[in-house]
Amino acid sequence: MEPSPPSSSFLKDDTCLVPHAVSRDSARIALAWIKKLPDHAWSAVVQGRSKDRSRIKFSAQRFYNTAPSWDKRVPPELLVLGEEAVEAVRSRAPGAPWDNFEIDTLVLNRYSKGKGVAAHTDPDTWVPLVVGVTLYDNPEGGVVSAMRFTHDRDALTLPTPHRSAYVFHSRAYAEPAKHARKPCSRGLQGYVYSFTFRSYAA
Ligand SMILES: O=C(O)CCC(=O)C(=O)O
Repeated sequence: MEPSPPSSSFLKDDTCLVPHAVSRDSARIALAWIKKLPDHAWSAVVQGRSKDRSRIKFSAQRFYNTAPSWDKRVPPELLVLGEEAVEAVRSRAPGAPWDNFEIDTLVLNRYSKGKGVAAHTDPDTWVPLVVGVTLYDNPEGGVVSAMRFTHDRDALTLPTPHRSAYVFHSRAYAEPAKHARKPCSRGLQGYVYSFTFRSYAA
C-alpha cells in the first residue's frame, strides 16, 4: 500500500497566492465602493466581533453571526472583483472544486494596525474553497499583511500584497486545517481589506 503523503504537503498543494490578481481599476472601484459605506454598515454585527466594527457579509445564507443591515446578495461592483480573482487563480489551483464554485457569498473584513483574525475553520456548509482578495488603503506604505494556514503541525504563511488573491481549498479548508489573518503591523496606515468570496454548498 502507498504511504499517505506527509501532512506538510497538504498546505502547499491546497493553498496558492497570485500577485496582481485584480487590476488597478477593479481595486480602485472596490475601494471607492467601500468608502461610500456608512460607518454603521460595519458596526451592525449582532453578536461576536461587534466591538471592532470589522466585518460585513453579503449572503443569502447565515455565516456565523448575522446583522439585519447586511445584504443578501454580493454587490455587482464587488462581484466583478471576485470573478476577476477567480479567473486569475483558477489555473494555479487545478485541484480545487471549481465545478461547484459559483460566488454567492462575500465576507468583507477590514483590519487596522494590530488587528487580524484568530485561527479558525470555516463552516462545512460552504464549498471548501475560498478566494480572498486583499486591498490596502495605502499600498505604498511598506506594510504587507499575511494569512497563516495550519494543518496539524504543518504551517504556511502567505504574505498578501495589494491586489493579490489567495486560494485555500479542500484539505486546507476542512478540519483540522485552520486559517488566520496575522495581526497587521503597527506601522500600517489606514485599513487592509480582505474580500473572501465563497459558494454555499448545503
Ligand atoms: O482576512 C482574511 O482574508 C481572512 C478572513 C477570515 O478568515 C474570515 O473572515 O473568516
